[in-house]
Amino acid sequence: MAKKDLTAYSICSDARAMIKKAREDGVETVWDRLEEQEPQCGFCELGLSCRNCIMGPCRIDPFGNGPKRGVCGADADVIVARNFGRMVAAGAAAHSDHGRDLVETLHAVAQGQTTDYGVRDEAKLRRIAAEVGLEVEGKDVKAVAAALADQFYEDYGFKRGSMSFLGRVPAKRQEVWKKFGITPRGIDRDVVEMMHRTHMGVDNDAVSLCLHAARLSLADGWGGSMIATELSDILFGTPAPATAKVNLGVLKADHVNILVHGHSPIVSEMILAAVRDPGLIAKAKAAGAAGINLAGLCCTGNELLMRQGIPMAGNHLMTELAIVTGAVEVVVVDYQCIMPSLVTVAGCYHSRIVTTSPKAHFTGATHVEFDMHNARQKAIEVVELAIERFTARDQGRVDIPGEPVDIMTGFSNEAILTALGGSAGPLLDAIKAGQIRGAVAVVGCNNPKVKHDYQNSNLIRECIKRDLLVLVTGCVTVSAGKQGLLMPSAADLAGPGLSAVCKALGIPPVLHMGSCVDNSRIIQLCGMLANALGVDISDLPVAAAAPEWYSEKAATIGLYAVASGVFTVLGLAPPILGSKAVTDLAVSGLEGVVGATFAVEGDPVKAAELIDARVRAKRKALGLTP
Ligand code: BF8
Ligand code: SF4
Repeated sequence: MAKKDLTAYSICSDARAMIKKAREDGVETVWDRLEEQEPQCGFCELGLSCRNCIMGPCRIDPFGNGPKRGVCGADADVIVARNFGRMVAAGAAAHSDHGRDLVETLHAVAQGQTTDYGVRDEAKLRRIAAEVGLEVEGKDVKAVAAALADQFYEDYGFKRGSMSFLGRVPAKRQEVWKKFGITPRGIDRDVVEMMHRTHMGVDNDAVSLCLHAARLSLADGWGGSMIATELSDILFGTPAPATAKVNLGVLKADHVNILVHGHSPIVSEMILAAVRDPGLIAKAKAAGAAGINLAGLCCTGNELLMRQGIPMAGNHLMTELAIVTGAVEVVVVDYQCIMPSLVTVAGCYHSRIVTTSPKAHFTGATHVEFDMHNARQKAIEVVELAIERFTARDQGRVDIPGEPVDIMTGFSNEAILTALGGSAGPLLDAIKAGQIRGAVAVVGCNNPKVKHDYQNSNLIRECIKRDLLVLVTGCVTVSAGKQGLLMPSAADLAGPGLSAVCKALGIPPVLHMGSCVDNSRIIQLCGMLANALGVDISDLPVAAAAPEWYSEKAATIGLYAVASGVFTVLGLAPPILGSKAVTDLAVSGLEGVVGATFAVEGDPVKAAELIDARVRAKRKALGLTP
């Protein structure tokens, strides 16, 4: 068991209380396992180990005393670039395969193969279809949906030669991509090509590998992720501002508690429908509960929060701790970021982990497979299991820490434009006037290597102080929300310009824009602002940060942000430091290629200073006050 002082693990009181309870209950957590792993492999940390073939595994000595090349002759630069390329490919694959599930759902809706799902935002369906060049006049909703699904299917291959949403990319950015040969061609094609290039004996040039990594990341950001976002809005509704609650206090001791965890709204929306079913509520009451309570974790939680105002129980490092409350009957998961340990933690209580995707089985979990033809029925089965589990709950072991905090959510681009009176004009005016000096996307995960939520929330505080509007997605949403930063009252913590704008509009200085695939909303917004000013995205006073990132998906997001022209600060170094060539490219060389770079800075004040310097330089170049 981890024995450091509780304050070392998290800034959150609910997390600390549950880490303490986990110790008392004999439950192992992510922090215990991290300690057990330490010291972690230095070769791997630097990206210098390779097991791409069985002449290996090989490793390069970073100090130059041992091997300088793998058995095949690959040097440090090639090994690091190959490893990073595969990391980015895995991240793009995860987002984009999630996007594909939404394309399949839209297709099934269009073909009348499911009645469980439907088009909730027909206006957006028609708007997007027209935007990507489809004929919509005089066509009924199913015909438009069928055509759009077919068009998006093609984005996964390379038949059309150009992806649907590249029209959203400013012309100057498209020229940059063309010049360096990094215009994405097809989501699956570019991911598969990275696997090909990184096989032994294919692409053996670090720069070439890194440029392809950039191309495939763009296939995710402007492709797979963007499709996931837009189709989720079409199928489940485009988010609009609303208020909700966050932290473990959203669990209710007298209710059946169900948590949704994972990423796709396809499952979580059905669970939401089932928990609202009067027959199931009556069953829960008959079992002695006051009702059924649904809350979210991680990104599928963000999906339900953005569209339905469903409360958020926690982010990545809160997932085990939510079960430790002893009050959770069922955690329903689909895929991504679900620690396999959850099954073990659930086994220490009466809780069950329910897996739903044929792609994501967990040994020891209860598998209730969802597909688009049976989803409603399967959701009912899951809720019935939760009610049955409630009868097995030991109330003596229940401890729900703290009171929930209010948050404001729902800032899709459509909602932001509406709040601004219909166009980006007022936002641009505020930027030009220096009231809002720039915008920063603070996104990504938690990582047990750093104090939970500390870097995420403090970087946000530092940015808003400097009159930088902050946009959040993913697990940072919960970090910010728990600190009260997602409420209009947080305007008091912002600099005078940002504060005044927020107060005039009644919005928080930190806008919640969704899940991690919804980072596509942020790059789309950047594209809109650049187009309105007639400049490239790299000319805008904007930046991104992933202060506590852990996942391959976050690496992909960081790279598509940079390749789109957005300076990006990572709180933890990616495993590239073993190659001087790759590291130099990441932190300086890319400036001359895509007009933006990465920086690595774990200290939130210093990270904010780096971002501030970037914003200053960009404002100056645009002829604006710093
Ligand atoms: O896609 S922020 S820990 S939950 S990877 Fe995962 Fe990171 Fe959370 Fe969502 Ni994103
Ligand atoms: Fe070693 Fe080369 Fe095989 Fe990698 S690809 S394991 S460096 S021989």
